[in-house]
Parts: sequence; structure tokens; C-alpha cells
Amino acid sequence: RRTPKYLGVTPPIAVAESTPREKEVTVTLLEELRRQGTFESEAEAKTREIVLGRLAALVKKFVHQVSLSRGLSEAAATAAGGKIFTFGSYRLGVHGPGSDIDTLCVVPKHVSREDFFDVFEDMLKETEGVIEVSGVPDAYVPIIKTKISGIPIDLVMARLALSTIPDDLSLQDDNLLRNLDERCVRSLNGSRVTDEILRLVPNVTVFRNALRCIKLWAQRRAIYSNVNGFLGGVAWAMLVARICQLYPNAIAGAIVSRFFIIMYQWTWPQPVMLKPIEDGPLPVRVWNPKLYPADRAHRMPIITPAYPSMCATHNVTQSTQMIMTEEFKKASETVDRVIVGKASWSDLFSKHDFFHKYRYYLQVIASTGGPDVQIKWSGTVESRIRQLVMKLEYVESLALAHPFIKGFEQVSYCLTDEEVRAVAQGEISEAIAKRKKEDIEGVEGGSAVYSTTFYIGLVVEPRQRTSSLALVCSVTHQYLFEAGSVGPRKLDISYPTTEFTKLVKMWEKFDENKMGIVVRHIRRYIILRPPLATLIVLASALLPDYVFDEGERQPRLAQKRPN
Ligand code: 3AT
Ligand code: MN
Ligand code: MN
Repeated sequence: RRTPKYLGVTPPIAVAESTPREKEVTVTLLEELRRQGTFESEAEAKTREIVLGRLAALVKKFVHQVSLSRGLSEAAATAAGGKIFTFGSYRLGVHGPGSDIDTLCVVPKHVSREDFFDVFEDMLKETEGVIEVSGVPDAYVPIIKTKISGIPIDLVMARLALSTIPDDLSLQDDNLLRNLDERCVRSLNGSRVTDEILRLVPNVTVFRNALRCIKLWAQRRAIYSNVNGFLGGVAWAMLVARICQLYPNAIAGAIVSRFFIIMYQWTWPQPVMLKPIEDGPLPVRVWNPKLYPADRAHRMPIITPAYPSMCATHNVTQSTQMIMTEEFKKASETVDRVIVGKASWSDLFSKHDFFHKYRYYLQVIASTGGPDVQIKWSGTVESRIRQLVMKLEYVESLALAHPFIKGFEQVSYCLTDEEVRAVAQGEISEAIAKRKKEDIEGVEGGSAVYSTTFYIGLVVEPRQRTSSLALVCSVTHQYLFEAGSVGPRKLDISYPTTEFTKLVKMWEKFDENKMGIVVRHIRRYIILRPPLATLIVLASALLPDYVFDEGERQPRLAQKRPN
């Protein structure tokens, strides 16, 4: 069998070497990435290596100890082995200072998942330099989160159907997945996908530098987030890898420039794949739009290269696709200007303008009375926000529902139940905002409210000569409209918001007495219409200061031309 001369599902677009100008801009790109602080220090890199060495030894010790307890001989217990593999940004070589190390612990068949969360977790806790060990054994991908010598570590485990795990074990063989627990297959997946991506790019250094640039850009433009319907780290990595395949001899600056234009013009839902989808030994679903209607619904399918292949962009909605497409376009224009010397790379990394862009925003406020329950509740609400976005997309006069990629957390110290209710509704008065923990200590009826607020920007379809608009929001029953010549135009979003709150309350751990969920609309600014200026008493809430960086806030009052 002849091996193809290229990597990927099609031949390359061009095999040319980069031009001198592309080499120049690659140098300046790397300088800018350094200036932006995307690289860690040498000291931190060294610490990571030491930490990984200690972790590898600890996993071997763990396997050894459990092996002895299962009655294996000393020699057999030592031969049982145990190995760690990294995945995520560290394995790809694009991690920044403070990134975690995603680590997979592979153990032989006589070591169980329970051992991992009992024996190994305890061993970790007793290890010097280890703090904050917390296991989540019932997660979809069970995980231990920890910190060793200041480096955050995510640990997952896979138990293979092998009696020994040798040091030179590779996870590439699909047959290793036979007879494994589903959680082990899922845990192996991250590592198998990352390794496969690295095998499928023509030049790993070029890939890394280009990906570093794309990641920073996506973060700054607030389109880096899988749960909110944008792309996560693995999906961005696969997109960059595909461009690298299409231009096997191009250097990073050239890859970045091709990246944006190709992604802008990509004919979705044609999938991005790094190799043909393969069948394998498990009775599991592999992505296949011909077979499965759910896969057909993927708008921007980006398919993982390791068996069983899956779509990494299942969460993309009509709105998030539109937003990303617009960003690809803008970025490609910026890079064009960089290449001709009319812009600098720092322009590509300029901050998003989410909180300046829309007239109307929805606030989704998740609240509870304690920090631990708040993490779970706000995480649940966040993971459902794309359901709200999709429901909003069905509202006729809404052109776009743009979810922001992170929630804003606050703790408010309340003296009365009334204040607690107000905070849960998003009304944090100045008096409450100023109050400190000490101010409610020992006060009867005093309590802390933890809240996380998510934002969705709304674009209302323009209607000819309509300056009047009424927003109806079910939860707060506020009507809001500007008096206008055409009569109030209603935008009724009570159905999507009510359905959404019902949906999040269906969470199995939902507790009506402890958890609050409120959706309300707010505005960016108050519009003053000169002749009617005094009538702007319909005081609806405005975007709060905390969404802006210092000095970023625009005037709260927008003067509107008399019409
Ligand atoms: P950082 O540099 O760490 O921010 P990263 O790409 O390494 O970037 P993560 O550590 O969050 O990002 O994730 C690494 C991989 O872990 C990506 C995915 O394969 C897996 N992963 C992350 N979050 C989850 C999750 N909630 N459930 C299952 N797998 C996850
Ligand atoms: Mn990571
Ligand atoms: Mn992680």
C-alpha cells in the first residue's frame, strides 16, 4: 500500500515555502505573543517537568501498593508498572503561565477506579507540596483536581485490560479500547486525540506557534468556550492543524493569515477533518451525518481524529456561528493589513466589544447562599444557556442572541430577606454593594448571597422607521418601551425565558429554597430624546460597572438625534 504524500483528507492547497515577508511577520508575531505573556518562564517549565516526574513515580507506587494488596508478589507488583500521559494545552505545547497539566494515569486491570479515588487520592494528599486535592468520581469524565508545587493538575484515569503497563506503552492502538469501562474510554480519548493531532500536522513547531496565536485571538475576542456554543481548545487546535495540512511548508505567520480567510469562506456544514473517519472495535457511535439526524444538525462540525471520532463543536448555534464568522472576517482583514505593514499583530489581539455592541442584553442570574453550592448551580445554569440562546433564535424579530463566554461572580451581604430577594433579581443597591462580611456578622437575618450573572446580547431585527420597542420579559414582568411615532413594538421573549427557567429547574439537584434563577433584560444606556428627556423615568437597569475594565465604560446616557 502506498502511503500518500500528504497529511489530511485532500492534497495540500500549496506546498510553497513562505515568502521573506511571511518570515518577517512570523518573527514579529512571536515577539508579540511573548509580549502578551502567552509563554511561561523557564523556571515554571522546569517545575512542570519535576512535577510530572514525581507524579509518574507516585502512580507507579500506587499501582505497586494496590498490586501487593491484591496478593501479587513483590516482583509482579513492580512489573505491573503504571504510566502517565499528558493531554490538553500542555501536551500540545501551547500552554501559558498558570495553565494546568491535564494528565491521564494508566493502570493495569487489577487496579480499580475505586482504588484511584481512595488509595491514590490519599497518597496524593500525603505527598509533599500537594495542596487542594479534590476528587469528582461521579463526573462524566471522573477527575481528581489538585495542585502540586503550585502547578494545577487535572488527573483522569484509565484501567486497561492488561496485566502490566510498560513504560513504552502507546495508546494509539484502537484495540486497547476493547472491553473497557465507558469512563475509561472517555478518559483515554483526550490523550488519544491530542497525540493524533500532533501526528497529523506536517510541522509541530509551526502548528504550535500558529495555535498560540489563534488561541490568544479567540480568547480576546470572547469566542473561546465550548459550553457557550463557541469553540474550545481541542476544536481550535484541529482547525489550525487542518490549515497546517493544507500548507505543509508554510511558517506560522502564513498559517495564521490563511487560517482566517479559509475559515471565513469554509462551506459549512462540510466538516473539518484531519483524516478519514475510521471504524473500530467498539459498539459505539462514530460521527456520521448520513446515519444520525443529530449529527446532521451540527452547523460547524469539527471531527476528532482518534477512534471513536466525535464532533467537538456540537454546541454551536446559529448565533454563535454568525459571531465566529464575523470574527474570522474581521481578523482576516486585520492580518492582511499586518502583512502589508499597515497594522500590527497587537491589533489582532484587541479586546472584544461585547458590552458596547448591543442595545439590549439579557441577564441570567443564578444565586444561592453558599460558595460550594454556587459553583454547582452556576455551572448547571451555564451549561443550559445555549438552550436559551437556541430558543431566542426562534423568536421572529430577534436576529441574534449572543452569549458572553463567562459569568460574573459576586457575593452580596444582605441584612433582610427583602435585600436577598433584590440581589437574586439582580438589583444590588449601592448600600448592599458596599457592605462587607463583617457588617452582617452576628446580625439576625443577615446572610450572604452568591450570585453569578451571565449575559446575552440581543439584536432586534430592524423594522422600517421604528424607534419604538417594547421588551416583555416574563420573569420580571417589566414592560419597557420608548414612545415613538409608529407605536410600541413588542418583542416577546417570555416564552423562551420561561421555558429556560423551567429547564434549569429540572436539574436533579435543584432545590427551590436554596437556588435562584432569574432572567431579565437590561440596556446598555438610557436614550435621551431631547424634547422628551424628562420622560425617561422608565428606569430599567443598565449594564453594571463590573463588566467593564477600568476606564472602559461609555457614558450611560446616549443623546439621540431628534427625529
Ligand atoms: P488550558 O491551557 O488548560 O486553559 P486546555 O486546552 O488544556 O487549556 P482544559 O485543561 O480545560 O483546556 O481541557 C483539556 C482537555 O480536557 C480538553 C478536553 O479533552 C478535556 N476536558 C476539559 N473539560 C472537560 C469536561 N468538562 N469534561 C470532559 N473533558 C473535558
Ligand atoms: Mn489544560
Ligand atoms: Mn484541565
